[in-house]
Amino acid sequence: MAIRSSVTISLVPEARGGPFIFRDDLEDGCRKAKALGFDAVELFPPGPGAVDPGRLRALLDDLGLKLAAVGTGAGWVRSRLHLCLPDASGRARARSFIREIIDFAGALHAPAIIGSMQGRGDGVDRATALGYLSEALEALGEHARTYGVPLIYEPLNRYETDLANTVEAGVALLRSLATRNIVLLADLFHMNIEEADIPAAIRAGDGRIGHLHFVDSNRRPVGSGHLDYPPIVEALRAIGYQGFASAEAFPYPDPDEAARRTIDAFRRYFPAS
Ligand code: LER
Ligand code: MN
Repeated sequence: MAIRSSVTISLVPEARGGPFIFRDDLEDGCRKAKALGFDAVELFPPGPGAVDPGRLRALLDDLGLKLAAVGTGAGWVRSRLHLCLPDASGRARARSFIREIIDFAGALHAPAIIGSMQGRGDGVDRATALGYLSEALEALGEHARTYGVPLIYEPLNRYETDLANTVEAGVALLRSLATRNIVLLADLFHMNIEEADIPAAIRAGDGRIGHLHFVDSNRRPVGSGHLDYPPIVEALRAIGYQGFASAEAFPYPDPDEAARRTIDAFRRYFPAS
């Protein structure tokens, strides 16, 4: 298997300013992704019931597209839920939101991503927050396993979480868990802020990197910032990375051009794919 291309589609009105290439129209986003030659789409739905799984399956099958992953961040963006809230009922609601996204994605054989929903140590100390996060990851990782898919955990930059900011911290967190069904998401935008050396961090990922947000330093499409891709691609090859390179980027200068720039860069950097 080779590294495959993917592009994000957000259906969350509150996230219109966010790092998503296509937005609001699922069918239009999928058709554009296919026309440009992407292998897959990554979906950011408003909630677990927002998209009919049968309709999505039919649309993807019809176009010959894969579903790379489904994001859970709408629980944070729309309802301010996360896994480390001080009150137990808020944490429980966050956990069920993610669990239901796992059910939605799992039925389509795709993994769910925990990014913003991990939360931060606001209102509780960091050790307590890490305890809440670990407990939730154990349960949710095993729940994802019932669908034969991993759960994806994403270290974020320091302005978005204080729980795990680097691949190394993500590896330490996953190593501390009993579940073996969680992989790491390497988001090159976050890594550009936090890692001393991005290719070295990828190599040190302990074989746990299972998803990639393929984006530039300024969160614009690949080629629109200052990241040096050849050593990053070399590191991905060295670890035998077989997942998706998914464009979670601002729709700069516009969605169609952002998607075109991404697929051009993907073909340049992953020519065998
Ligand atoms: C989500 O994939 C992510 O990268 C976070 O910054 C939340 O938007
Ligand atoms: Mn990301």
